Amino acid sequence: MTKTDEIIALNEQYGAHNYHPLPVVLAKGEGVWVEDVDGKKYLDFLSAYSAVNQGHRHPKIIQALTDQAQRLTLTSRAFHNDRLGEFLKRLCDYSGFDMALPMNTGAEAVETAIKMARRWGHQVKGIADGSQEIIVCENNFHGRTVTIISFSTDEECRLGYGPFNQGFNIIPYNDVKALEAAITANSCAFLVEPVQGEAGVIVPDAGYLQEARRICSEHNVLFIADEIQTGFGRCGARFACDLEGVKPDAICLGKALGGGVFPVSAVVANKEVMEVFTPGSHGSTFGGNPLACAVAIAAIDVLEEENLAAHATELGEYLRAQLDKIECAKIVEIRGRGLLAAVEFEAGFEAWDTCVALKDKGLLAKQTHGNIIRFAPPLVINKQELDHGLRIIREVFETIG
Ligand code: IF1
Repeated sequence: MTKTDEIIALNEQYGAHNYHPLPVVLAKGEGVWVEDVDGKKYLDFLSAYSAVNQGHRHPKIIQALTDQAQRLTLTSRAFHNDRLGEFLKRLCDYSGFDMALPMNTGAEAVETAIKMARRWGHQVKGIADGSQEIIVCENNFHGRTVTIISFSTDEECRLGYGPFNQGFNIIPYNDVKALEAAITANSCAFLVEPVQGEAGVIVPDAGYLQEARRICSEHNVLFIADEIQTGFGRCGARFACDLEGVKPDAICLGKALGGGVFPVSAVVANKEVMEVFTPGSHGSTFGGNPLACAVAIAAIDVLEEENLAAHATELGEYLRAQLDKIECAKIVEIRGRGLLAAVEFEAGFEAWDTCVALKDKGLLAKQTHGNIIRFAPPLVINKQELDHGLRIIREVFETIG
Protein backbone atom coordinates (compact mmCIF):
# COMPACT_ATOMS: atom_id res chain seq x y z
CA MET A 1 0.00 0.00 0.00
CA THR A 2 1.34 3.42 -0.89
CA LYS A 3 1.42 6.21 1.68
CA THR A 4 -1.44 7.87 -0.20
CA ASP A 5 -3.59 4.74 -0.05
CA GLU A 6 -2.81 4.25 3.65
CA ILE A 7 -3.91 7.75 4.57
CA ILE A 8 -7.02 7.56 2.39
CA ALA A 9 -7.89 4.24 4.11
CA LEU A 10 -7.67 5.94 7.52
CA ASN A 11 -9.96 8.72 6.37
CA GLU A 12 -12.38 6.19 4.97
CA GLN A 13 -12.41 4.09 8.13
CA TYR A 14 -12.62 6.83 10.74
CA GLY A 15 -14.17 9.76 8.93
CA ALA A 16 -17.83 10.25 8.12
CA HIS A 17 -18.34 9.74 4.42
CA ASN A 18 -19.77 13.17 3.69
CA TYR A 19 -17.21 13.84 0.93
CA HIS A 20 -15.81 12.02 -2.08
CA PRO A 21 -12.43 13.70 -2.60
CA LEU A 22 -10.02 13.12 -5.45
CA PRO A 23 -7.44 10.46 -4.54
CA VAL A 24 -4.64 12.86 -3.64
CA VAL A 25 -3.21 13.50 -0.17
CA LEU A 26 -1.72 16.95 0.24
CA ALA A 27 1.02 17.68 2.72
CA LYS A 28 2.47 21.06 1.75
CA GLY A 29 1.48 24.26 0.05
CA GLU A 30 3.14 27.45 -1.14
CA GLY A 31 1.58 30.12 -3.31
CA VAL A 32 -0.33 28.44 -6.12
CA TRP A 33 1.37 25.09 -5.52
CA VAL A 34 0.50 22.16 -3.31
CA GLU A 35 2.53 19.02 -2.80
CA ASP A 36 1.34 15.51 -1.98
CA VAL A 37 2.84 13.06 0.50
CA ASP A 38 5.12 11.65 -2.20
CA GLY A 39 6.50 15.07 -3.09
CA LYS A 40 4.55 15.44 -6.35
CA LYS A 41 3.58 19.04 -7.03
CA TYR A 42 0.26 20.32 -8.31
CA LEU A 43 -1.17 23.65 -9.35
CA ASP A 44 -4.12 24.34 -7.08
CA PHE A 45 -6.97 25.44 -9.35
CA LEU A 46 -9.61 25.20 -6.65
CA SER A 47 -8.06 27.37 -3.92
CA ALA A 48 -10.12 25.69 -1.20
CA TYR A 49 -13.26 27.00 -2.92
CA SER A 50 -11.80 30.54 -3.02
CA ALA A 51 -10.63 30.57 0.59
CA VAL A 52 -7.01 30.69 -0.57
CA ASN A 53 -7.19 33.78 -2.80
CA GLN A 54 -3.92 35.07 -1.35
CA GLY A 55 -2.14 31.78 -2.12
CA HIS A 56 -1.02 29.07 0.27
CA ARG A 57 0.88 30.28 3.33
CA HIS A 58 1.31 33.85 2.18
CA PRO A 59 4.36 35.04 4.16
CA LYS A 60 2.65 38.20 5.41
CA ILE A 61 -0.38 36.28 6.64
CA ILE A 62 1.69 33.56 8.28
CA GLN A 63 3.78 36.25 9.95
CA ALA A 64 0.65 37.90 11.33
CA LEU A 65 -0.56 34.51 12.53
CA THR A 66 2.64 33.55 14.31
CA ASP A 67 3.20 37.03 15.79
CA GLN A 68 -0.29 37.07 17.22
CA ALA A 69 0.01 33.47 18.41
CA GLN A 70 2.92 34.61 20.58
CA ARG A 71 0.74 37.21 22.30
CA LEU A 72 -2.94 36.30 22.64
CA THR A 73 -5.23 33.98 20.72
CA LEU A 74 -8.67 33.83 22.33
CA THR A 75 -10.57 35.80 24.92
CA SER A 76 -14.24 35.27 23.99
CA ARG A 77 -16.37 38.35 23.58
CA ALA A 78 -16.97 38.60 27.33
CA PHE A 79 -13.93 40.90 27.23
CA HIS A 80 -12.52 43.26 24.63
CA ASN A 81 -9.36 42.25 22.82
CA ASP A 82 -6.85 44.68 21.39
CA ARG A 83 -7.15 43.50 17.77
CA LEU A 84 -10.91 43.43 17.23
CA GLY A 85 -11.52 47.15 16.75
CA GLU A 86 -8.64 47.41 14.32
CA PHE A 87 -9.97 44.48 12.32
CA LEU A 88 -13.55 45.79 12.22
CA LYS A 89 -12.36 49.22 11.05
CA ARG A 90 -10.19 47.63 8.35
CA LEU A 91 -13.10 45.52 7.11
CA CYS A 92 -15.52 48.47 7.15
CA ASP A 93 -13.03 50.68 5.29
CA TYR A 94 -12.50 47.94 2.72
CA SER A 95 -16.18 47.19 2.23
CA GLY A 96 -17.61 50.69 2.58
CA PHE A 97 -20.03 49.83 5.38
CA ASP A 98 -20.46 51.32 8.87
CA MET A 99 -20.30 48.18 10.96
CA ALA A 100 -19.33 44.53 10.93
CA LEU A 101 -20.28 41.48 12.95
CA PRO A 102 -17.55 38.83 13.04
CA MET A 103 -18.24 35.09 13.01
CA ASN A 104 -16.21 32.10 11.83
CA THR A 105 -17.68 30.12 8.96
CA GLY A 106 -19.60 31.30 5.94
CA ALA A 107 -22.74 29.52 7.06
CA GLU A 108 -22.59 31.47 10.33
CA ALA A 109 -22.32 34.73 8.44
CA VAL A 110 -25.41 33.79 6.43
CA GLU A 111 -27.26 32.78 9.61
CA THR A 112 -26.28 36.13 11.09
CA ALA A 113 -27.62 37.97 8.04
CA ILE A 114 -30.88 36.02 8.27
CA LYS A 115 -31.31 36.96 11.93
CA MET A 116 -30.42 40.57 11.18
CA ALA A 117 -32.89 40.75 8.30
CA ARG A 118 -35.71 39.19 10.29
CA ARG A 119 -35.15 41.44 13.29
CA TRP A 120 -34.91 44.48 11.03
CA GLY A 121 -38.11 43.35 9.33
CA HIS A 122 -39.92 43.19 12.63
CA GLN A 123 -38.43 46.12 14.54
CA VAL A 124 -37.87 48.62 11.75
CA LYS A 125 -40.23 47.63 8.96
CA GLY A 126 -42.99 46.60 11.36
CA ILE A 127 -43.64 43.06 10.11
CA ALA A 128 -45.28 40.86 12.76
CA ASP A 129 -42.57 38.72 14.38
CA GLY A 130 -42.77 35.24 12.91
CA SER A 131 -44.17 36.44 9.60
CA GLN A 132 -40.95 37.78 8.08
CA GLU A 133 -40.15 36.43 4.63
CA ILE A 134 -36.77 36.22 2.95
CA ILE A 135 -36.63 35.82 -0.82
CA VAL A 136 -33.88 33.53 -2.14
CA CYS A 137 -32.97 31.99 -5.50
CA GLU A 138 -33.20 28.54 -6.97
CA ASN A 139 -29.91 26.63 -7.09
CA ASN A 140 -28.47 28.81 -4.34
CA PHE A 141 -25.63 27.70 -2.11
CA HIS A 142 -25.34 29.55 1.20
CA GLY A 143 -24.07 26.83 3.54
CA ARG A 144 -25.18 23.71 5.31
CA THR A 145 -27.00 24.58 8.53
CA VAL A 146 -30.58 23.37 8.87
CA THR A 147 -31.95 26.90 8.41
CA ILE A 148 -29.89 27.44 5.28
CA ILE A 149 -30.70 24.09 3.67
CA SER A 150 -34.35 24.86 4.43
CA PHE A 151 -34.22 27.07 1.35
CA SER A 152 -31.86 24.98 -0.75
CA THR A 153 -33.26 23.46 -3.94
CA ASP A 154 -30.58 20.76 -4.01
CA GLU A 155 -32.22 17.56 -2.75
CA GLU A 156 -28.85 15.98 -1.98
CA CYS A 157 -28.25 18.68 0.65
CA ARG A 158 -31.70 18.23 2.22
CA LEU A 159 -32.62 14.55 2.08
CA GLY A 160 -33.64 13.28 5.51
CA TYR A 161 -32.82 16.52 7.37
CA GLY A 162 -36.34 17.84 7.96
CA PRO A 163 -38.26 19.43 9.57
CA PHE A 164 -37.17 22.61 7.90
CA ASN A 165 -37.44 26.29 8.66
CA GLN A 166 -40.26 28.45 7.33
CA GLY A 167 -40.20 31.95 5.93
CA PHE A 168 -38.24 31.54 2.71
CA ASN A 169 -39.63 32.26 -0.69
CA ILE A 170 -37.68 30.66 -3.54
CA ILE A 171 -37.66 32.32 -6.98
CA PRO A 172 -35.69 31.65 -10.18
CA TYR A 173 -32.23 33.25 -10.33
CA ASN A 174 -31.58 36.01 -12.84
CA ASP A 175 -35.28 36.89 -13.03
CA VAL A 176 -36.24 40.39 -11.90
CA LYS A 177 -39.92 39.91 -12.70
CA ALA A 178 -40.02 36.92 -10.35
CA LEU A 179 -38.43 39.06 -7.65
CA GLU A 180 -40.92 41.85 -8.06
CA ALA A 181 -43.80 39.35 -8.02
CA ALA A 182 -42.48 37.59 -4.92
CA ILE A 183 -42.35 40.68 -2.72
CA THR A 184 -45.13 40.95 -0.14
CA ALA A 185 -45.69 43.26 2.83
CA ASN A 186 -43.84 40.65 4.92
CA SER A 187 -40.69 40.58 2.79
CA CYS A 188 -37.67 41.72 4.79
CA ALA A 189 -34.80 40.69 2.52
CA PHE A 190 -33.60 39.31 -0.79
CA LEU A 191 -30.57 37.07 -0.28
CA VAL A 192 -28.56 36.43 -3.44
CA GLU A 193 -25.18 35.29 -4.74
CA PRO A 194 -23.98 37.87 -7.32
CA VAL A 195 -22.52 34.93 -9.21
CA GLN A 196 -23.85 31.50 -8.22
CA GLY A 197 -20.86 29.38 -7.26
CA GLU A 198 -22.01 25.87 -6.49
CA ALA A 199 -24.67 26.08 -9.17
CA GLY A 200 -21.74 26.07 -11.61
CA VAL A 201 -20.48 29.67 -11.78
CA ILE A 202 -23.72 31.08 -13.12
CA VAL A 203 -23.20 34.71 -14.14
CA PRO A 204 -26.48 36.65 -14.25
CA ASP A 205 -27.39 38.96 -17.14
CA ALA A 206 -25.89 42.45 -17.12
CA GLY A 207 -28.24 44.70 -15.20
CA TYR A 208 -29.83 41.94 -13.10
CA LEU A 209 -28.21 42.96 -9.85
CA GLN A 210 -28.93 46.63 -10.52
CA GLU A 211 -32.58 45.94 -11.21
CA ALA A 212 -32.84 43.71 -8.15
CA ARG A 213 -31.25 46.46 -6.07
CA ARG A 214 -33.75 48.98 -7.42
CA ILE A 215 -36.72 46.73 -6.72
CA CYS A 216 -35.52 46.06 -3.18
CA SER A 217 -35.10 49.79 -2.48
CA GLU A 218 -38.51 50.54 -3.90
CA HIS A 219 -40.19 48.02 -1.60
CA ASN A 220 -38.06 48.61 1.49
CA VAL A 221 -36.57 45.13 1.30
CA LEU A 222 -32.94 44.56 2.28
CA PHE A 223 -30.67 43.52 -0.59
CA ILE A 224 -28.22 41.06 0.97
CA ALA A 225 -25.36 39.73 -1.13
CA ASP A 226 -23.61 36.48 -0.26
CA GLU A 227 -20.06 37.27 -1.39
CA ILE A 228 -18.50 34.48 0.63
CA GLN A 229 -17.16 32.92 -2.55
CA THR A 230 -17.23 35.86 -4.96
CA GLY A 231 -15.75 38.53 -2.71
CA PHE A 232 -12.21 39.62 -1.90
CA GLY A 233 -11.00 39.98 -5.46
CA ARG A 234 -12.08 36.60 -6.78
CA CYS A 235 -14.35 38.06 -9.47
CA GLY A 236 -12.05 40.96 -10.34
CA ALA A 237 -13.27 43.55 -7.84
CA ARG A 238 -13.46 43.82 -4.08
CA PHE A 239 -16.96 42.41 -4.43
CA ALA A 240 -18.76 40.97 -7.44
CA CYS A 241 -21.54 43.53 -6.82
CA ASP A 242 -18.98 46.29 -7.50
CA LEU A 243 -18.71 45.04 -11.07
CA GLU A 244 -22.32 46.18 -11.54
CA GLY A 245 -21.97 49.30 -9.40
CA VAL A 246 -24.41 47.80 -6.89
CA LYS A 247 -24.23 48.56 -3.19
CA PRO A 248 -26.10 45.97 -1.10
CA ASP A 249 -27.61 46.71 2.31
CA ALA A 250 -25.47 43.95 3.76
CA ILE A 251 -22.82 41.53 2.56
CA CYS A 252 -21.95 38.09 3.92
CA LEU A 253 -18.22 37.47 3.88
CA GLY A 254 -15.99 34.52 4.67
CA LYS A 255 -13.51 32.21 2.98
CA ALA A 256 -10.63 34.47 1.80
CA LEU A 257 -11.17 36.76 4.80
CA GLY A 258 -9.30 34.05 6.69
CA GLY A 259 -6.33 34.35 4.33
CA GLY A 260 -6.27 30.62 3.66
CA VAL A 261 -5.39 30.02 7.28
CA PHE A 262 -8.58 29.41 9.17
CA PRO A 263 -12.26 30.37 9.25
CA VAL A 264 -13.05 34.05 9.60
CA SER A 265 -16.42 35.35 8.46
CA ALA A 266 -18.49 38.47 8.95
CA VAL A 267 -21.57 40.39 7.98
CA VAL A 268 -21.09 44.03 7.04
CA ALA A 269 -23.99 46.49 6.98
CA ASN A 270 -24.82 50.07 7.75
CA LYS A 271 -25.70 51.29 11.23
CA GLU A 272 -29.49 51.47 10.75
CA VAL A 273 -29.56 47.76 10.00
CA MET A 274 -26.78 46.42 12.20
CA GLU A 275 -28.22 48.31 15.16
CA VAL A 276 -30.92 45.67 15.58
CA PHE A 277 -28.35 43.53 17.37
CA THR A 278 -28.30 44.12 21.12
CA PRO A 279 -26.17 42.46 23.82
CA GLY A 280 -27.10 38.81 24.19
CA SER A 281 -29.04 38.63 20.91
CA HIS A 282 -26.30 36.93 18.89
CA GLY A 283 -22.71 35.81 19.22
CA SER A 284 -20.02 33.17 18.98
CA THR A 285 -17.22 31.92 21.24
CA PHE A 286 -14.60 32.26 18.52
CA GLY A 287 -15.99 35.13 16.44
CA GLY A 288 -13.68 38.15 16.53
CA ASN A 289 -10.87 36.35 18.33
CA PRO A 290 -7.52 38.16 18.24
CA LEU A 291 -5.81 35.50 16.16
CA ALA A 292 -8.60 35.68 13.55
CA CYS A 293 -8.44 39.48 13.59
CA ALA A 294 -4.68 39.53 13.03
CA VAL A 295 -4.97 37.05 10.17
CA ALA A 296 -7.91 38.85 8.55
CA ILE A 297 -6.20 42.24 8.68
CA ALA A 298 -3.19 40.73 6.92
CA ALA A 299 -5.48 38.91 4.48
CA ILE A 300 -7.10 42.19 3.42
CA ASP A 301 -3.73 43.97 3.32
CA VAL A 302 -2.36 41.38 0.90
CA LEU A 303 -5.36 41.72 -1.44
CA GLU A 304 -4.89 45.47 -1.53
CA GLU A 305 -1.09 45.71 -1.61
CA GLU A 306 -0.81 43.15 -4.39
CA ASN A 307 -3.74 44.53 -6.40
CA LEU A 308 -5.19 41.07 -6.63
CA ALA A 309 -8.63 42.14 -7.84
CA ALA A 310 -7.23 43.91 -10.91
CA HIS A 311 -4.90 40.98 -11.46
CA ALA A 312 -7.89 38.61 -11.35
CA THR A 313 -9.68 40.69 -14.00
CA GLU A 314 -6.71 40.58 -16.33
CA LEU A 315 -5.76 36.94 -15.89
CA GLY A 316 -9.41 35.87 -15.76
CA GLU A 317 -10.05 37.31 -19.22
CA TYR A 318 -6.94 35.57 -20.47
CA LEU A 319 -7.96 32.28 -18.84
CA ARG A 320 -11.43 32.30 -20.44
CA ALA A 321 -10.04 33.32 -23.83
CA GLN A 322 -7.56 30.47 -23.76
CA LEU A 323 -10.15 27.95 -22.55
CA ASP A 324 -12.36 29.06 -25.45
CA LYS A 325 -9.65 27.99 -27.91
CA ILE A 326 -9.52 24.42 -26.65
CA GLU A 327 -10.88 21.97 -29.17
CA CYS A 328 -13.22 19.64 -27.38
CA ALA A 329 -16.63 18.86 -28.85
CA LYS A 330 -18.10 18.04 -25.45
CA ILE A 331 -17.59 21.57 -24.08
CA VAL A 332 -20.81 23.58 -24.29
CA GLU A 333 -19.84 26.75 -22.46
CA ILE A 334 -16.97 28.62 -20.83
CA ARG A 335 -18.02 31.30 -18.39
CA GLY A 336 -16.92 33.22 -15.35
CA ARG A 337 -15.93 36.47 -13.73
CA GLY A 338 -12.36 37.28 -12.84
CA LEU A 339 -10.58 34.15 -11.72
CA LEU A 340 -13.78 32.25 -11.01
CA ALA A 341 -14.28 30.28 -14.21
CA ALA A 342 -16.20 27.20 -15.23
CA VAL A 343 -16.18 24.85 -18.17
CA GLU A 344 -19.51 23.18 -18.79
CA PHE A 345 -19.57 19.90 -20.66
CA GLU A 346 -22.60 18.44 -22.38
CA ALA A 347 -25.38 17.10 -20.17
CA GLY A 348 -24.67 13.65 -18.80
CA PHE A 349 -20.89 14.02 -19.07
CA GLU A 350 -19.17 12.80 -15.91
CA ALA A 351 -16.11 14.95 -15.23
CA TRP A 352 -14.68 12.84 -12.41
CA ASP A 353 -12.25 10.98 -14.72
CA THR A 354 -11.26 14.28 -16.31
CA CYS A 355 -10.41 15.71 -12.87
CA VAL A 356 -8.38 12.57 -12.10
CA ALA A 357 -6.53 13.00 -15.41
CA LEU A 358 -5.85 16.67 -14.59
CA LYS A 359 -4.55 15.59 -11.19
CA ASP A 360 -2.26 12.98 -12.75
CA LYS A 361 -0.77 15.71 -14.94
CA GLY A 362 -0.34 18.07 -12.00
CA LEU A 363 -3.43 20.27 -11.73
CA LEU A 364 -6.13 20.06 -9.07
CA ALA A 365 -9.73 21.00 -9.86
CA LYS A 366 -13.10 19.58 -8.96
CA GLN A 367 -16.28 19.01 -10.88
CA THR A 368 -19.67 20.24 -9.75
CA HIS A 369 -22.98 18.69 -10.86
CA GLY A 370 -20.98 16.05 -12.72
CA ASN A 371 -20.53 18.00 -15.95
CA ILE A 372 -19.02 21.31 -14.83
CA ILE A 373 -15.39 21.90 -13.85
CA ARG A 374 -14.55 25.02 -11.88
CA PHE A 375 -11.19 26.72 -12.31
CA ALA A 376 -10.34 29.16 -9.54
CA PRO A 377 -6.61 29.38 -8.91
CA PRO A 378 -5.21 31.56 -6.12
CA LEU A 379 -5.28 35.19 -7.24
CA VAL A 380 -1.50 35.43 -6.81
CA ILE A 381 -1.01 33.16 -9.84
CA ASN A 382 1.28 34.65 -12.51
CA LYS A 383 0.92 34.35 -16.26
CA GLN A 384 3.58 31.66 -16.55
CA GLU A 385 1.89 29.50 -13.94
CA LEU A 386 -1.48 30.05 -15.58
CA ASP A 387 -0.02 29.03 -18.95
CA HIS A 388 1.37 25.92 -17.33
CA GLY A 389 -2.09 25.11 -15.98
CA LEU A 390 -3.68 25.82 -19.35
CA ARG A 391 -1.25 23.44 -21.06
CA ILE A 392 -2.36 20.65 -18.75
CA ILE A 393 -6.04 21.50 -19.21
CA ARG A 394 -5.64 21.57 -23.01
CA GLU A 395 -3.84 18.22 -23.06
CA VAL A 396 -6.54 16.57 -21.00
CA PHE A 397 -9.55 18.23 -22.63
CA GLU A 398 -8.33 17.51 -26.15
CA THR A 399 -8.25 13.80 -25.40
CA ILE A 400 -11.90 13.84 -24.28
CA GLY A 401 -13.04 14.09 -27.89
C1 IF1 B 1 -18.71 22.45 1.15
C2 IF1 B 1 -19.70 24.69 -3.11
C3 IF1 B 1 -18.01 26.35 -3.19
C4 IF1 B 1 -20.58 29.52 -0.40
C5 IF1 B 1 -21.43 30.63 -0.38
C6 IF1 B 1 -21.81 30.36 1.93
C7 IF1 B 1 -20.98 29.26 1.99
C8 IF1 B 1 -20.36 28.82 0.82
C9 IF1 B 1 -21.69 31.39 -1.63
C10 IF1 B 1 -20.78 28.55 3.30
C11 IF1 B 1 -19.54 27.63 0.85
C12 IF1 B 1 -18.56 25.75 -0.09
C13 IF1 B 1 -18.56 24.91 1.10
C14 IF1 B 1 -17.95 23.61 0.64
C15 IF1 B 1 -17.98 23.62 -0.84
C16 IF1 B 1 -18.08 25.06 -1.19
C17 IF1 B 1 -18.58 25.40 -2.49
F1 IF1 B 1 -19.21 23.83 -3.97
F2 IF1 B 1 -20.49 24.07 -2.29
F3 IF1 B 1 -20.41 25.62 -3.75
F4 IF1 B 1 -17.21 27.16 -2.66
F5 IF1 B 1 -18.22 26.47 -4.43
N1 IF1 B 1 -22.02 31.00 0.77
N2 IF1 B 1 -19.10 27.03 -0.14
O1 IF1 B 1 -20.01 29.11 -1.54
O2 IF1 B 1 -19.51 28.75 3.82
O3 IF1 B 1 -19.88 27.56 5.96
O4 IF1 B 1 -18.55 26.45 4.20
O5 IF1 B 1 -17.63 28.45 5.38
O6 IF1 B 1 -18.26 21.34 0.88
O7 IF1 B 1 -19.74 22.62 1.81
P1 IF1 B 1 -18.86 27.74 4.90
